[in-house]
Amino acid sequence: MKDFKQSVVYQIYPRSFYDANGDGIGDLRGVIEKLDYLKELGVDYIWLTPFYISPQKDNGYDVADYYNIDPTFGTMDDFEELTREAKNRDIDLMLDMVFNHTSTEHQWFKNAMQGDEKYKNFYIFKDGKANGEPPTNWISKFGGSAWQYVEEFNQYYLHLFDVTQGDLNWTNQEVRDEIYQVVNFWLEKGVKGFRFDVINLISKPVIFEDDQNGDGRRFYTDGPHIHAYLKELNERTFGQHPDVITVGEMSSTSIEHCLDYSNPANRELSMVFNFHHLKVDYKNGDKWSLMDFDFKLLKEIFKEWQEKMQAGDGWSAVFWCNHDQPRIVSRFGDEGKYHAESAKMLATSIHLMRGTPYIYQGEEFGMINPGYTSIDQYQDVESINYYHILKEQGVDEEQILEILRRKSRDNSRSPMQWDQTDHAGFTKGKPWIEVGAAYKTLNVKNALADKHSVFYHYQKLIKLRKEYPIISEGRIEMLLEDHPQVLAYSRQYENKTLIVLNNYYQSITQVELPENLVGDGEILISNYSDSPRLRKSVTLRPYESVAYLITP
Ligand code: TEU
Ligand code: CA
Repeated sequence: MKDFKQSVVYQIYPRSFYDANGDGIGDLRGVIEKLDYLKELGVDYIWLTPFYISPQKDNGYDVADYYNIDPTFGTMDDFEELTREAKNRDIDLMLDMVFNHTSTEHQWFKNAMQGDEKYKNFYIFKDGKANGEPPTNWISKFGGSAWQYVEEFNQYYLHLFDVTQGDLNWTNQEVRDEIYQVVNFWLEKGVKGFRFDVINLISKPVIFEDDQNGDGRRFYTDGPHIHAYLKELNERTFGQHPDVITVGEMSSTSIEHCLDYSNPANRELSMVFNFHHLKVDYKNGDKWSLMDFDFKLLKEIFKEWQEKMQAGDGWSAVFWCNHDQPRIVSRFGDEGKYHAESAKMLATSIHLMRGTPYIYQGEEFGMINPGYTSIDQYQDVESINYYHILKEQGVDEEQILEILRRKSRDNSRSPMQWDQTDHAGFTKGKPWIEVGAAYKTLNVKNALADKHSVFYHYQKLIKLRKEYPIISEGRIEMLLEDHPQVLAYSRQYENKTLIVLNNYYQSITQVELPENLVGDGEILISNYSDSPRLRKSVTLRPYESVAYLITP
């Protein structure tokens, strides 16, 4: 049985990974063809984002049928073959389960719209205010009101995301029973992991009221019955399978809740994603603004989450990238001269922390943002909505495009760059979204050919996790809190100590280590061939990152 603390998860966004049949959209057969590559990297699980039947308004996060594969991605036979072929390489599948909402094309929603009371009660329909306004002033995560008016009923339904994604009513036991059936269906197919989409938003408040100082999230985030629902989900589904791992995507959450979600004694989930560390470049919490990242804040957040999750016996998924986030090298690293150094430094920072690392496709060779320059190149519903919202606010076109160039979710959704041929070898047809500008140099083929590439650094980090229990089990303590450009921490396990130093900037810097941490450290991994020995005072070059193991 795999230990999730020793495991590494690789996230695949099938639509952008590899297109096996030339229609321009990545598919499950494309994943099968690339399994040897993932084996070479050394990952334990593949998390596949949704491939179920869907109108694809939100690229599959709008599910119309949880039991079948969207023909865009292939067939159930393809899925079963993928499961077997992955297993042959000791890789297991983690599926993405979207249960906060369904597509409005789902049969349940269609029945509701026919006026069928049973199914109306699957969703959240409410009367508007007496003055004709929506039930509350809550804002959708994709912009605009979170309520959609339905004339036939003179009522509104709640959609925290797109208008085509109706929120499910989890207080209804029938809804919960249906959901458990879905999870059990996929468990029977041999799935060994689940990622639950925005799972901390499923428990809505008892009273629906206006938010006088916010967008409504404080009323439905980590809501009143959330822990009871997760315990029931666990008990009725994956909890019966001790070898299955789970991760919950927690939007705007707190440490206290994350401890409850992931402390094993609670029997909820194996681990949690939170996003606080990825908002350090949001000006006043606003994603659609431009600001350099606040390194001091990043360090504070890591310190708080790492140390408190440890103290309360919780467990985190540690990550920089996913299909909703811009590329990390473009964001906190250097796309130019120090591309490789910064990509490796960022990888080490995360992989040697306490938690289970997740790698998003392309991250393992340092993919950067695609650099789109025209609104026509964007496909993402959120990006297009915000383009219009910013326009209405009077922001000028150039500025909007610059914001999208840095913030859009499409930054991570451009095709995986396999080689230097047309469309980066992603498809023989016309890709559904344009390939990134850097593909001729930045691609898998080049990464595999250079033994000093970012790829082999990730490969080594994965290998080290399996050889050194200090990485999966060690106690963490953040160090050098006041250092303006170095993220540093120690891990302790049995009588060993691991010291990890990461310079986040181009300028050379010096660190002074406490006497008790200086020893005859062996360098486990670094991003320069001649990193300094462990001394009381260590000088780090641009983006230098080094991990020392001290064995008394
Ligand atoms: O995302 C949840 C979510 O709220 C954010 O990641 C969001 O996309 C972003 O922060 C807005 O700025 C999950 C999925 O990962 C995402 O792809 C889906 O669109 C969303 O849920 C709805 O299912
Ligand atoms: Ca295809």
